[in-house]
Amino acid sequence: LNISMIGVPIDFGQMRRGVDMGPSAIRYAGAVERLEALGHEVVDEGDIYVPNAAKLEVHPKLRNLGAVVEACTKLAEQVATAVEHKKFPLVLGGDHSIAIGTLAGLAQHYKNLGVIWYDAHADMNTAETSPSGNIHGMPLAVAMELGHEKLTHIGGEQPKIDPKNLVIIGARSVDEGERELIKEKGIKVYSMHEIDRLGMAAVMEDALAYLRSREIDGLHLSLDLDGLDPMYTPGVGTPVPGGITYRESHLAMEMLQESNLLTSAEFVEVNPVLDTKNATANVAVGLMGSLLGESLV
Ligand code: DIR
Ligand code: MN
Ligand code: MN
Ligand code: MN
Repeated sequence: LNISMIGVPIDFGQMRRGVDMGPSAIRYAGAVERLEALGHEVVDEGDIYVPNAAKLEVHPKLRNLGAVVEACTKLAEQVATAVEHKKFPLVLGGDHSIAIGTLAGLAQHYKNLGVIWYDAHADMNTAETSPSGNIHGMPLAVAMELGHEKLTHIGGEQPKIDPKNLVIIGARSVDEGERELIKEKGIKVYSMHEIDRLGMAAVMEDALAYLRSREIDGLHLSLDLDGLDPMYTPGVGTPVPGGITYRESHLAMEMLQESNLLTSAEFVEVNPVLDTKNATANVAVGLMGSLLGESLV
């Protein structure tokens, strides 16, 4: 693959400072070298400029709105350019608000994009339903054209994803408004209950068969490191116990690789300030390896 690595050093989508250092931590854990060793050509494009939130628009229920809009607008352009040049965008967060920009950029090219959302949360709140006012809990709502226009209009006014092309894996902390939206839109969710019950292999087989049946023209993986159990990825801002294991996660990545469907990925919510010796970035880079072709023997 020709990989275009794009860092987004932003921590304004939530309240724990330090996740803006995520891209550095992931690079320091050897992301470029790991992918080059697999034969990929990797161009590290550096970081998207993130403005000072204090100087931009504030909104009572959308924390740091102006800064998130500005960074996501730039990210959307850069992701769209990468896809245009036949490159595989690999986006490094930063908090999960950046997915607003990634999905907006991908939507410029993919008209029936599939999305796998690997996360403890559903990230489907709006200003009205959010218990926190944190935009990192809103990117999927925004991609379905729900929420503030400054967010939904990044990369054009159209919805960026079809809710029927979305699969959520690992959910275990879902807010009331999100629950309603999942029902209303008929979104496919494999919560921890299904992972426990069926096992990750069956969950991934089912998820991939479902996405194939949707005749998607591209597949994006948005991986929030809090999808894993905090025992493996302690360096996240909103850890939720009872998560996906390390091995289950590698298996999921390997099955995604085998599927040959993947066209982009992002790894988010690595917060080195909350971490233990960069363990979370190390897990992220290991998962990238499995996702992009490493095998055990
Ligand atoms: C919660 C937490 N649902 C919120 N969301 C998180 O603030 O909207 N997403 N942590 O990753
Ligand atoms: Mn998330
Ligand atoms: Mn999460
Ligand atoms: Mn609109």
